[in-house]
Amino acid sequence: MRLIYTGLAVALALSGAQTVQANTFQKNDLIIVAQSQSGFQRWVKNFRNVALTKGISARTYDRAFKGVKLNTRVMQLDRKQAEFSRQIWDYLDTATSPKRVRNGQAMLAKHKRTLNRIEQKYGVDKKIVLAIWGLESSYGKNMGDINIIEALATLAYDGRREKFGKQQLLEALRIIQRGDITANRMMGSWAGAMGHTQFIPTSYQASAQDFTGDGKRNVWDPKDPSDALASTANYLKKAGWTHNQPWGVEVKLPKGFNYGNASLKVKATPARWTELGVRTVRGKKIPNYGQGSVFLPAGADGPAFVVFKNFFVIKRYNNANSYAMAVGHLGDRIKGGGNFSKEWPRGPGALKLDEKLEVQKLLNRAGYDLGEPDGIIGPKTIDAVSAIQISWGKQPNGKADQDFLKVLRKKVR
Ligand SMILES: [Ca+2]
Repeated sequence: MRLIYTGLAVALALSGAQTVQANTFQKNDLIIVAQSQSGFQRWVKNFRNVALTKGISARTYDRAFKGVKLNTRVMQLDRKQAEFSRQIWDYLDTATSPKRVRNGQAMLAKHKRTLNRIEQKYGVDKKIVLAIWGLESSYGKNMGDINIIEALATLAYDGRREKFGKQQLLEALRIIQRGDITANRMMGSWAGAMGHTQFIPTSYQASAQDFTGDGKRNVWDPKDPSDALASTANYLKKAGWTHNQPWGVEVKLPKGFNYGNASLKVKATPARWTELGVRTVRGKKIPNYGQGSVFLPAGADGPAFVVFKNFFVIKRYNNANSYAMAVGHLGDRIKGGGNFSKEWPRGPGALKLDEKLEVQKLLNRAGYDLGEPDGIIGPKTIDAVSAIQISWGKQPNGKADQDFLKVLRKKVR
């Protein structure tokens, strides 16, 4: 099964743990960009009239756009995102890596009091708020360093996301005008996601909270994530989160199970699933957390789950099943839960996370500059695999698998 991110989901997913390597622009692109800068400045001037009719003051607009240029990096990332596809287990390997779990536990200890107060106020389990924080920005480490006004104006001007860009840009200007943040400190990711938990401006406007009580909804504060975490809890509360209920439980399906019923569209009571022979991995009845669906993220050969309402609530944050699973599972792991009892059907030769990290470490040592190993076998790693295979006088296949790792271990010491 291939996992392909589309639309905004990818913007949010990529803004956090994952990064996409941007290629350098070709010559032709540079000429186009040079021509576009003047077109962009004209667009900024024209959009000013629109903004003014929507309640943005001239002062807010002019200050926010001071020094803003067409951002070619945003254009590159926008064009690139659809190419990024990964297997569910590869995604979960990095999304719920031991390091992310450990960091989550450290953050739980550090912010325990705030997290408890947030859980009490919004009725959203702190482990889920933590998990979203961990996935969206690695607990505040990667909040994005792109000027949001520049990113959104670029998307609006570039045409591929004109409507989205304009709508978000207007909301971003309203946020600045309200005084939550100054334009030059309103940083985020290329598609407009901002702060610790990567809200786009419309979501921010709908859900952001001033938990610290200073009058500003500061979801960017690197030292104090409490406004951001409260905002996330508030978002989930409004989406219908049920306190103290899991996202799902891993289950065993009986022999002869009708796989036509394994669909997120098929919902039934736990009693009904139990009647159909579905059991927890410990052989118990399906606990009563309301209606649920049988979910097989990797088909019949992988782990099986019954997912409940909270699973669908997480999807309101980012509409991808893999994301909802990652958030739910990371939260469980932070609270000391174990791995799934059934292995993913990785197929022969596939690498596990520690082996993928080893491949990247050895490639770095061999002089291929991959940066800090992250276990994500993306375009840059694949290129390096091919390059080193060529240097070995081999036909390159770009495949980081067990065979490759075996050779790599021998050649690089
Ligand atoms: Ca505040």
